[in-house]
Amino acid sequence: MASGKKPLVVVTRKLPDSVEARMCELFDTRLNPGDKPMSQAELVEAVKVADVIVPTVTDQIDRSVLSHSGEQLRLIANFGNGVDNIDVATALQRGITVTNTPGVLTEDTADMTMALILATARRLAEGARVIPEGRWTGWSPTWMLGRRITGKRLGIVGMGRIGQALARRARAFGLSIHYHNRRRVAQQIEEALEATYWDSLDQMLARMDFVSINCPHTPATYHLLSARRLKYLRPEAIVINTARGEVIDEAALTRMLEAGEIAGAGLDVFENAPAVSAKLIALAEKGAVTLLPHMGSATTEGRNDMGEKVIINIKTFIDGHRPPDRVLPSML
Ligand code: 8YV
Repeated sequence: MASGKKPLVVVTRKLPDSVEARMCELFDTRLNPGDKPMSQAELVEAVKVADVIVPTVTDQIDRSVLSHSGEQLRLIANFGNGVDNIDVATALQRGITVTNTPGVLTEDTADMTMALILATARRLAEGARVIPEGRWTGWSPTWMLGRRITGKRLGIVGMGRIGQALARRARAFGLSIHYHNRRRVAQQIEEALEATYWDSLDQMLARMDFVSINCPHTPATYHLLSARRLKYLRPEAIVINTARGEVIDEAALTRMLEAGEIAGAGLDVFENAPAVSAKLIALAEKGAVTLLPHMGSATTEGRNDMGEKVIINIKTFIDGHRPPDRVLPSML
């Protein structure tokens, strides 16, 4: 970046107005007011000219895109926590810094995860359709029965910030907390959450009423809930995913739901998003499955805070400092 010249920041999607306004004050900012996702060809054009690119989950900044990046591209400031949309290893090899937006979407995503647990177990989406569709003929003792939450076991796969925030909420609903994580968390956290650590994911899955995916998607977690592992689940189990679709073998999960081998699923993310399989949609129409369009962090406050983090990361970087939310190889 030539000194004195404002860096060219290319933003791939429409961001909150206040975030865009501040970016335009600070940087030479190229916005996407129409919010149409960029094609791979458009991303290639962007990395050829940008000093900084601000992508989101909908942009694949892969090896082939990065192979076209000009020497001026120094920073990929992701608007989002997960960085599985970016080939971070290739970026780092090319001397490009990568940042993300951790922390500010923890509580919102944990809220939505809890909402999916409640909604799926208590048939919320199915029930909410009855009155608007004019199908309610009156109360009945044996109709619309769901599953009790309190007293059940929740197995959290990935006990990071969001997993812990979910555990705090779930405890208030009377769920007992179990978790599997790459590393056991500190004893004081386990004690505060009264959380039971399972070294073996297989064994944990076999004992849970609810299983929630809260780990990032990395090469190590791709299909962590594989067809083989899903078979350990109990017929009463409900699977929740607000992390990334790729962590579960979605086709295997769908087969088990169709066969009634598990009780339900609440999904905010999908392997081929935004495409969702007709089979999952059919299951949602029947009620066993709750489907949401990747809304986990979708609050006004959250999106403003994410934008603020992006700005801080860019500003500190161009001022010659280490940006606070650098993505390091050890995180992958
Ligand atoms: C974001 C998310 O909205 O931050 C993440 O990892 O999954 C979402 O909540 C999205 O990724 C924005 O890029």
